[in-house]
Amino acid sequence: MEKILVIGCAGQIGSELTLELRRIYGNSNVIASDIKPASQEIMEGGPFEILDVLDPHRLFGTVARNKITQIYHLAAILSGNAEKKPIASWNINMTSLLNVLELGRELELKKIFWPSSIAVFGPTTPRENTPQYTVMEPNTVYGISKLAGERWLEYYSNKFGVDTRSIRYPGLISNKTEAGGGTTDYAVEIYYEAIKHGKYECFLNKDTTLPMMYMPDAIKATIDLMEAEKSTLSSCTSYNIAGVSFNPQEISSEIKKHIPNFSISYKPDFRQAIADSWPKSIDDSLAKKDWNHSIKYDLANMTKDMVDTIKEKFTKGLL
Ligand code: NAD
Ligand code: AKB
Repeated sequence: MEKILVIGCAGQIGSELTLELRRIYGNSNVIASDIKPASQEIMEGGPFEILDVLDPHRLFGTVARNKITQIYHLAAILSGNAEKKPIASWNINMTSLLNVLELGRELELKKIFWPSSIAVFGPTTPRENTPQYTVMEPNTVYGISKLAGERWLEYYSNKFGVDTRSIRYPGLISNKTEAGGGTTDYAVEIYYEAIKHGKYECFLNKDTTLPMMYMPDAIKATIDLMEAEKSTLSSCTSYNIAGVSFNPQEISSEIKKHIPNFSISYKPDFRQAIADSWPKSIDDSLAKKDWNHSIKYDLANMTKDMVDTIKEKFTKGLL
């Protein structure tokens, strides 16, 4: 019987991953936690705790008391926000991971999931079809913390036998929870602004192509990786996964098919430099080979689903 702890359940990924894990493993077997309250659905649908992952004693207590076997550690400060508070963000991103890995070692947890990001790559990385193994010289606080995190996963796996699993998520697009302060957030905001106001001012240039993925594909990939046989996995650091690559002009044209009067303008800010240092597209052949990674959504069917879902919320007065 698995007992799962989700850390950061109130965030963009946690708010959907927690519900899917509860569907699979049973509500009472998935303990949701965050430093702040989560959605009503999460807090009332199963166990929920306010937990600061930076407090190793509270974390130990929660894990031991609930006889946790797996942790999904999602708490982090994302790329845009991390540039505003570099040292505090480094501390949160790294201390939290080390607290979780230490617990994994001490309590011999079965598996730990921790997400990495396309931010591990930098301006010297090949930007088209970025390989799994390549030059990695990130120049953002967030990217440096993700690269260091990947190294720590490998260290705990090799040295202490902790089963660490990770994905380098591209920018994730979803319609349940706001995006958490990243560089790819424009691709979420644009849908809300299109439906609410019919226009959007984009903080990236029109031709900034980045790798992205719709949340249902990311949730499926995460659970597929966690459920894969250990013997099939050749990476204990982090897998590249590819979704769909597009730029602001392309997503805007797709939105116009549903909202013909939609207009976009461009006012790049500090996040442009971050985006310019990231890949445009990702080679995920290792994830396909090791655990059969696949996706369902491209730009067209993702946009249709985003527009329909957000329009419905808007019509019901939920936005
Ligand atoms: P998010 O910012 O939406 O959510 C993070 C959650 O962690 C928040 O609910 C926050 O309250 C919580 N948190 C912060 N500090 C905490 C602490 N000290 N203790 C407990 N909880 C704390 O982020 P997200 O988009 O859901 O991302 C989750 C993970 O996935 C992060 O590691 C992020 O780097 C990674 N990732 C996300 C994306 C993306 O596009 N969303 C892409 C690549 C990687
Ligand atoms: C961000 O933009 O910071 C995240 C990511 C790609 O890691 N969405």
